[in-house]
Amino acid sequence: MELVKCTIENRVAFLEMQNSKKLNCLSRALCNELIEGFASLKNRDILAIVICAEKGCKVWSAGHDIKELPTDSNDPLSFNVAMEKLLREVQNAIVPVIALVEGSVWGGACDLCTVCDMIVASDTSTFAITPAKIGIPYNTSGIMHFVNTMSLNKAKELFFTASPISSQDAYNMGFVNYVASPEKLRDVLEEKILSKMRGNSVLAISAIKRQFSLLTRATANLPMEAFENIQDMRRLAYQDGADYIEGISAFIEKRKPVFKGKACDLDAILEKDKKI
Ligand code: LCV
Ligand code: LCV
Repeated sequence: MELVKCTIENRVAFLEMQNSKKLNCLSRALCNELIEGFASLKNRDILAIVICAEKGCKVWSAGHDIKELPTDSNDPLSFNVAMEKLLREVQNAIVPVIALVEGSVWGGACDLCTVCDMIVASDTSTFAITPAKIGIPYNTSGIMHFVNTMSLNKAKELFFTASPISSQDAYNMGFVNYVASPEKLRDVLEEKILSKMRGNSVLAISAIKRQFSLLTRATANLPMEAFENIQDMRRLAYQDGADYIEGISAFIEKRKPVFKGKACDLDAILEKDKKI
């Protein structure tokens, strides 16, 4: 693996993203290496997995690699894209996964943090979920990750503003477990979480982690048509809506996007929803 370093220290595995020159973008290559890292840890005697970046990085991860987003009307966040597979890998891990965050966190990387079991962040870190900035209607499992991790109002604020919040704000809303100075980050992780877990039953912790994962992914009993409507709505937004292509082009051309999509464009789809 060239983009991810996997080490085990005192029964804790560290998966360190080492592609800071590309701002640790969750490219297919980086996601696949992280997935490989998880696979290599499956039968190891460990009590937790920590996802981190190199010490001193300004950007923990700039999120999905925008230059890899499809522009051929394929769903940018479909079930089988590498980033989505990584998010499921974290949720399916049989030991707790902790995000150790230094630097800013963007888009899909913020979603990666929500699916981790705990977050220890530096006091200079920020978190932003940014699909609205690119014209992406995000996806249902991703939205549910945020619904399960914070209040609805804060989750909506993060999605609708697509603006970063500080790690202190994220701590105040219960999203981040501990905030520390960059120099103290690992010590706080060890003292507040790992040292206490070490004295407990990893078997019991694993059984509890698996229950959290199953229970938080249970859906409300939505009528089947609702899922089809969600898909229609999303497809209309990323396929027929011009905003998505404009969002990607603007980013690559380093200019502000000019979005032309209107909320009422979705009405035809929503009309169908009312008939359920
Ligand atoms: C590809 C990049 C990226 C990048 N991809 O440095 O959540 S969703 O639905 O939106 C999902 C689809 C998703 O995760 O989308 C990605 C969301 N990420 C973002 O919105 C972050 C976009 N990046 C930035 O805002 C800035 O790059 C930050 C603040 C991270 C760093 O700013 P800084 O001024 O330090 P530059 O912007 O100059 O970026 C340096 C190089 O990295 C590329 C960017 O295009 C530039 O490339 P060139 O040197 O070739 O110009 N880059 C940055 N982020 N996500 N490429
Ligand atoms: C029987 C006890 C107990 C006790 N049972 O006094 O959540 S789950 O799934 O784990 C669930 C199964 C559950 O609820 O499990 C129990 C969880 N409880 C704990 O882990 C607390 C265990 N107890 C303690 O940590 C200490 O006893 C505290 C901190 C509560 C009090 O400490 P203190 O030094 O004041 P002792 O430990 O000396 O306890 C006094 C007597 O009470 C018994 C203990 O065995 C001792 O009995 P002896 O005097 O016969 O030695 N005791 C305390 N808790 N949960 N017995």
